[in-house]
Amino acid sequence: MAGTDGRTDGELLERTRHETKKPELYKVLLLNDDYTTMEFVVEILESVFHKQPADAFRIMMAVHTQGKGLCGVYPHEVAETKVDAVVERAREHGFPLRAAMEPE
Ligand code: TYC
Repeated sequence: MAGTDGRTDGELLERTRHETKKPELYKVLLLNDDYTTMEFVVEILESVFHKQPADAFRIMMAVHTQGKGLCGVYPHEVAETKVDAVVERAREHGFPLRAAMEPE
């Protein structure tokens, strides 16, 4: 036993290492297509990714001209939720808009 609370040194070290581990982060990217309207993409960037209107427009144009664009960087579960939200909202509106995630 290391101290008075029943932990060994090994357990204490393991817990400390675990608690200080940084979460792995993932980029969420929007992908271009020929059918989703620019207005809808801007709306998605404002509502799902909390971008200001000017940033949303800039990112939308980057996706439109370069094929894909960075929307944000998040822990794995948050990134997954954003991708799902994009696809679900797009489907509701009949658009083929897609998003992808990749390790930072
Ligand atoms: N290329 C689309 C158009 O011309 C606009 C668009 C931008 C679509 C970004 C998807 O992620 C996207 N209507």
